[in-house]
Amino acid sequence: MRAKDNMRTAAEVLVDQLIVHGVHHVFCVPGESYLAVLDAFHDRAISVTVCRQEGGAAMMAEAVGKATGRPGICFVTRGPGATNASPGIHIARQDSTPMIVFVGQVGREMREREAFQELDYRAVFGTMAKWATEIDDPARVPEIVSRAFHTATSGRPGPVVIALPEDMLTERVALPDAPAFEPVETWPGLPEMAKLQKLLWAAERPIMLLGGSRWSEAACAAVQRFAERFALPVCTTFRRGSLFDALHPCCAGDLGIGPNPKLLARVKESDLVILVGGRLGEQPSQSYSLFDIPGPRTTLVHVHPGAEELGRVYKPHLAINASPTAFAASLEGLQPPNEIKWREGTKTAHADFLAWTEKATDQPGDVNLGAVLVWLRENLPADAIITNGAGNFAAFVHRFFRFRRFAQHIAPTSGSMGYGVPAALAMKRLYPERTVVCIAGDGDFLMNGQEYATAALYNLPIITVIADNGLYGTIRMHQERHYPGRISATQLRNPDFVAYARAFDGFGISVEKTADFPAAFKAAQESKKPAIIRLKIDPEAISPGATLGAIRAKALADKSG
Ligand SMILES: Cc1ncc(C[n+]2csc(CCOP(=O)(O)OP(=O)(O)O)c2C)c(N)n1
Ligand SMILES: [Mg+2]
Repeated sequence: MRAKDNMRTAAEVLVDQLIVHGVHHVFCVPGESYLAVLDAFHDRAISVTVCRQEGGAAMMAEAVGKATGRPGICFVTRGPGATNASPGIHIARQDSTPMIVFVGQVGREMREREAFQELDYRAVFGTMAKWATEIDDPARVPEIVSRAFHTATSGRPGPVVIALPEDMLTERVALPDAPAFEPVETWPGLPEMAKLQKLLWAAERPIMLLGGSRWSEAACAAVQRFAERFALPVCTTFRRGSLFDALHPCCAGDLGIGPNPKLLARVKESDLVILVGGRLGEQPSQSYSLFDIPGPRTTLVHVHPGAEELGRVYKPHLAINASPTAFAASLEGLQPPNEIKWREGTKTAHADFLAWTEKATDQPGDVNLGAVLVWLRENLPADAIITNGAGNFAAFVHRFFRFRRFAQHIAPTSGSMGYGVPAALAMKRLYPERTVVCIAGDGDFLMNGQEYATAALYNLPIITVIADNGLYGTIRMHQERHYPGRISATQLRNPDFVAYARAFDGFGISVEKTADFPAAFKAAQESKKPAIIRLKIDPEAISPGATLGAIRAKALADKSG
């Protein structure tokens, strides 16, 4: 309870700082280590989502950071809570997402004795977080929290971990709040933009690649205008599909895992690559095979908000240290050449993309996941959000769902399984009026399926579509490629997912034929409950392009040949 004088506990100061910095939602699993913070939430207008496992809570916070560009906030208890939260922290790291994780800590007087659940957070999260620290002095709560917001959002965004010694949280102090944080925008200089103009004027086959974070709806719209004026082909990199409208005539597609070979060829043949926001990591660079390292032969312009990323892997011909939002705004000043030589090529690129994604590929079995994705793409409301974790099922999302607006796809570039359900819950918490659909694998789903209890608690009618193939399919696919016929640790025996949904007071339905999916989806929507639609997927239907049997046969043939 708050005192009548102007003294506040450090925990109250902490929660007030969150409000000052514009936080509306926090995600947590409670712990006795930070009871004082839970108590401070009691009197403040902040929405608290209490979760079933810290991995889920941290992924929810990460999803908020991804969708809004402002730090997602997570509270967890000491050692076991913090280590459970680590996958969310790792995702924020790899996906360049702003996030702040507050962790309980043992009392200051017993530190370094390996007291109950004690961890040295600076050491444990030192390389995973952008900054890991501990608050010793209640008088410094405003300062450290302010720095956390700036650190999480500035340059290349990332996760910050702050440990809160239990006795520190209950100390009373009289001090003012910090001013609200503002992310630092880094603007490209005039000389850089002039150089970019020159490179564009000299180019014959340019292409733009979008990725990373620090985007906004306005920035995406500015890039779209630029692409139109320059008739420039634009592609997105792994799991950043919602940065560019798939149906825009300049959209050249998605450069992720298993991309359209025509897009790959186009990128390889281009003489000017403008990479904005992303790092061109292992997935979009096709295992670092697209461009020479460190000196690409093609002319590379790399725009990134983190100075340390420029030249880290690729030495760009033109490095521009700018946040995508600021860079996109600066594009308005560039003038296209009188004659655009690549105009026809852009038309072909878009036509190639449409042809690649238009129709579901034939698949063994009675339920075609590609066809389900095509149906969802044609029938979901324009502002629907799609989330997913990792597994081969996601290849169908990337290939067939055409993302059309900013932050419509919330998925981990880090390839972390179990992300889709928590991300969907977080999106439904933020945007209760929008349709939120999670596409999951059977393995993927059960890594955080327990958060259906959280969906039930807050009446969040998310819809999860589980592609149930009875396999850790991705791993089986790699197994068949490298060790054909030698199945090891990739088979699954699943629960009854319909009964699972019902056990959480949700709606469950099983679909055994593609044609039954629309009615099942409608029933799930009409239930207004957290829903699961289980799709019976033939294990042979392992990817949009090849069956498991074909992959095995090829591997066996290669071995004998
Ligand atoms: C947390 C985590 N653990 C393990 C992996 C390795 N992994 C990648 S995909 C995959 C199998 C996914 O299975 P499922 O969700 O059923 O999808 P499927 O490939 O069968 O479509 C595994 C185990 C991972 N990416 N993340
Ligand atoms: Mg599976």
